[in-house]
Order: sequence, then C-alpha cells, then structure tokens
Amino acid sequence: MTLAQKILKDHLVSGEMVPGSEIGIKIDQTLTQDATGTMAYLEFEAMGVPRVKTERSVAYIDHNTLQSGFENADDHRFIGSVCKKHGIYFSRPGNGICHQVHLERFGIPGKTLIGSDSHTPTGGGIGMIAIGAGGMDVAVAMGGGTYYITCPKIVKVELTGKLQPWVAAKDVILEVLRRLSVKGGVGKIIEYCGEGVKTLSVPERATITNMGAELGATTSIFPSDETTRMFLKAQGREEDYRPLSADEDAVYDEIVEINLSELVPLAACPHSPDNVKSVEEIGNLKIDQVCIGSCTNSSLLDMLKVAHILKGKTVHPDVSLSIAPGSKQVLNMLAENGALAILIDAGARILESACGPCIGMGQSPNSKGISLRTFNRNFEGRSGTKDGQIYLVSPEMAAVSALTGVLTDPRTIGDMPEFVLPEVFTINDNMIVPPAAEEEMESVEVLRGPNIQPFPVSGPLDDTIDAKCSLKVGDNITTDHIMPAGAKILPLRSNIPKISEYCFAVCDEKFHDRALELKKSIVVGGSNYGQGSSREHAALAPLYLGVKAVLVKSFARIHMANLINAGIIPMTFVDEQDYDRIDQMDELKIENVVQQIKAGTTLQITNVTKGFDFDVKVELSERQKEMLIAGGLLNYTRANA
Ligand code: MIC
Ligand code: SF4
Repeated sequence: MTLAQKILKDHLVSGEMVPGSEIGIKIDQTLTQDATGTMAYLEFEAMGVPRVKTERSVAYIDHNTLQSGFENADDHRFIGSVCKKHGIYFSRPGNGICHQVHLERFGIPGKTLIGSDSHTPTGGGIGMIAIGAGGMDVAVAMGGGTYYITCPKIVKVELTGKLQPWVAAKDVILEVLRRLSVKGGVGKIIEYCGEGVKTLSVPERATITNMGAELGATTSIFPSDETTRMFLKAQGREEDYRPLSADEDAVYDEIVEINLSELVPLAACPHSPDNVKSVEEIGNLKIDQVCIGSCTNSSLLDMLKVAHILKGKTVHPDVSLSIAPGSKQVLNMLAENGALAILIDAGARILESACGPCIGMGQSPNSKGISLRTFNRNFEGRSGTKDGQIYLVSPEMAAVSALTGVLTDPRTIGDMPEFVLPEVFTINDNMIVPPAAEEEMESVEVLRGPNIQPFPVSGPLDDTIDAKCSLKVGDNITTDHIMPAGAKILPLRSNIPKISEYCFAVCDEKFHDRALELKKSIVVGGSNYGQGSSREHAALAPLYLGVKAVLVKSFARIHMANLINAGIIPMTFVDEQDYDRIDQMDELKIENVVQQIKAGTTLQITNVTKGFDFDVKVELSERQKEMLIAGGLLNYTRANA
C-alpha cells in the first residue's frame, strides 16, 4: 500500500478503498481559523454536543486580525468562549497562522486532521492525512461524526537529486503546478517519495504539501522519517514521532518524476497559481511591492534565508517590503538570534504573525501594482487591488528582488551558506488556552456580539424547481469570486445576510439584488467551479439568496461538498455543449426532483425559454442523496441523531 492508503485504511469507518467511491474516515484532530470558525462553532452548537470527541481540536485566530470595527474582536471572544466550554484549545490572536502553529505544536504523523481551511494539507509535511473541509464537516467531526470523502487516486511524485543553491521548496510545488495545473489534483492524493525526500527539511515539505491545495488535490503527504523525528524532537515532542512510509511495492495510479537538481527558480504569474514561468521567461519586470509570509512560506527557515539576503542592505527605494513571520515561535526566535534586527534594519515592514496581506487584510498594492508574494494564491482581486498583478515566488527570490527592485533570480547573489534548523525550538505555549475542565464547562458563558446572526438552513428539497438562471460564469471560478474576502468583507463572516451583499460582486455587482428579486434561481458555470478556499460562505450566501442548484462543467472538491452540506443541488452537464445553449435569465424547470435524485445519477431539465430538454449529472452517494433531500447536513445529522 501507499502511505496515504495505509493511514486511510487505519481510519476507515465505512466504504471500500476503491478510488471514486465514497469512504468514511475517523478524524483524530480538527482545526479551525476565525474566518470560517465562527460559523463552524455556531453549527457545532446547533448539533447540541457538549464536548468535542476528537483527540485534539484547536481554534486559531489568524485571519481577521485587522479589527477595524467591533466585529472581529467580538467574533474572537465568541470563539474563545465556545472553546472553553466545549473542550477546544484556543490559539489566541498573535500566536500565529493556524497551519504553521499546528505543524509546530500539534500535528502527529499517521493521524487524520480536518480543518476549515483549504491549506490544512500543510500537516502532510509530517506524514499526516490532513484535509481541508467546510466548517460544517469540521463541526460534525468535532462531534465525533465520520468525515466522508471520495476515495482518492494516489499520485506518486518521485523526487530525485537535490535542490541547487537558492532553488527552493516553493519551486518544487510551482513545478508540480506547472505540470499538473489547478485541476490536476482533483480526486487525488499527491504522495512524495524517492531519494530526494531526505534532502528536504520539514518546513520545506510543508511548503509543498500546503500549496498542493492549489492543485485541487484532496491532500498531499510526505513520509515520516528521521528528518520528521528531529523536527518533532526540536519541538519537544519526540514521543509523537512514528516512522511511516509506503510499501516498497506500493502501486500508484499515476507517477510524476521530478529531479530536484534540474529545477530553477520559478514564479506563478497573474492570475493563477499554475501560470508558472521561469525568471528568464518573464523577462524584465519592475516591481512595486514584496510580501513575505503566509502559511506557505513563513517558517523560521524561510525567515533566516531572507535575513541572510537582507543583511546590511536596504530595500529598493521603489519597493515596499512587508514580512509576517508565521508564528509567535518564529518571531520570538528571530528576535532572540538577532535576525529580526536585520530585517528591521533593511527597511522591512514587520507585520504581526497572521495571514494579513494573503487574504487582503492590508498591504493592498498600488493601482496596477506589481507585487511579489511568497503566498499560495494570486487570484484576481484577492490582494484588495482589482488590477494588482501578483506573482507567487520563493522567499529567496522575494528578498533578492526587494533589494534590486526588479524580478531577480536569487542564484545571481553568489554562494549560499548552509541553513540548518535549530536542535531545539523556543517553546512557550502561553498563547494557547486550554479548555475548561469537564466539571467547570457548564458554568462557562458563551459571549455573542451583535454581528453574529443566525445562519440560513435549507428546508427539505423542493420536488419541482422552476427557476431562472440568475448568473452565468466561465471556467475556474474561485470561491474568492463567489464570496470575496478582504478587509471590508471578512468582518461579516458571522453575518450571512450582510455578507451576501458581496456575493459574486467580482463577477456581477447586480447579482445580489437580482437573486433576491428572483427569490429562487440557478447558477450556471464552467469547469473547476469553486476552486480555492474552503469557505462555506460560498455556499451559505447563495443559499440565503435563493440559489437552489448550481449547474457547471465540473466542481472543485471542497466547494461541491459545501453545496451538498447546505442543501444546494450540484449538477454537471452530461453534454458540455449544453452550456452554450443556456443564457442568463433563461427559465429552467426540473420536475420530480426527489424521485429523480433517488432513482439515479441524472436529472432532466427543460430550458423553458429556449424550448429544449437536456440531461445533467447529479453523481452522489446514497448518504449525499439523503442529505440533499433532507435539506443539508445539519437537518440530516439532526434527523439521524
Ligand atoms: C484562503 O486562503 O482563501 C483562506 C482565507 O484561508 C480560506 C478560508 C477562508 O475563506 O476563510 C481557505 O483557504 O480555506
Ligand atoms: Fe491564511 Fe493565506 Fe494561508 Fe489562507 S492561504 S490560511 S489566508 S495565510
């Protein structure tokens, strides 16, 4: 068996390990962050489970830390109090980005983790099966419920050789993205093997598994080996180590070979993480901004490389450089060893340990500004500047370019010293609040601010859907299109009526009003619909606006699950040419919906406006069918409790 198969099999609760069929797995750990967490905990409360049943559940505050109104701070207090009451560890604002901190302090090889954030696969860097999910799935897992996925195919990425000086882990994952594209990982787990694995440290492996999210993959995983043991030991957690790898004769569904020695520094050009080119191919590019940080590249190792490059230099006069170390541990150690002084001295704008600019919380670039970022997503508008041009690069390339003012190949700066991780990290978990003891739980009061509004819950499925197409969009629509983030909108994550005013605003500002006016409607889209973030708001806001079904060429995994959880029918075209025969505002009619869904995998739709019938696929497991008919996961869970 492959490593991923071994861990899945160890946790299998239902189904058979046949790629494409549904399997249920037991979840050992969960994580949430604040932008999805408020909703996840409201949903958890609605399930009525007094205390989480997982081995470890942690809530992080890292996204909404701008606090330009009372909303974020209220939500933080709400999450903190829910955690205390229900058995969840609470990582306070300032303690760092969820994935970075979870890797440092809580992740355990061989365990399963789901998180209400698409970059949860970061944990694959130490041999976990770590999967991004919707908030409601995380709520169910906290309550002890099974987590369901489509049993993935396993892709082996065979690494050979060793990275050349100044070529980075970021370049490895950019190369994988260049080859496989943002759809290439859908329905698959990416398993890294081969001699090259040994040459990569844990933070480097975590960069690669983190950004595997951009492939649309279910998750990515590295073996757990001596390097993993040393990392856990340095974190004071050697007892959590166990060696894990694939069997010698493991059979994979696909094989990709990468010779690390042959890689060169790469960049993902606007506006997609798979639009990857070498520095040479991009040519002369004058830059306005550099941002270093995010859950992809904010480890101590990354920061030490950056400090080495910036030492004794000054940021180019035309460039603004911001740096956000990934965790309190990283920031603390930079302060202790003097690297922080080097960064400050060079003119870097030091930000708190949080997501910050990665999710559009500050540091939006100037108009048409060219910004190099060590992040994982460069979707249009995500930076907060609609015409901003974002390039995703390694910390090494970011730092060198911040000095020269143009996109620069880091190999031009000469010899690279050997960077080694410390044998012992500075450990102080004083910003992680443990939950109340069992006997004190009941007396803990949950603190709710006025921004927390009830979330919409679907009713049982309508048997006839007669609705207009309220919006027609193209391929690769991201959840940042469906439900944008950024400083203005993120504070509304616990207020669906209000946040829905921005639903699809990037594509069509009139969508909100039109959808409300139509009362019920259907959204039509192209392929890889819903890629990117795990935010269930991209399903809950459409639900609130009366969207009954979404009809597209293909879906991204997490978003499709979120639609079903919300009670919205996910439909795909049988014949993709039918996409061209539907226009916005066409009337679409589906009869005997419940019976058709129960009976098979297709539905017949009549385009009343154009006068033709066509079939669509609704490929669901029996459990998903029941869930949809009941009106979503919450209704289904209550009915089956
Ligand atoms: C992101 O990177 O888009 C986010 C913000 O971390 C999201 C979660 C969210 O929308 O809150 C993600 O990746 O799931
Ligand atoms: Fe935060 Fe960005 Fe990572 Fe999402 S991708 S968790 S916003 S740092």
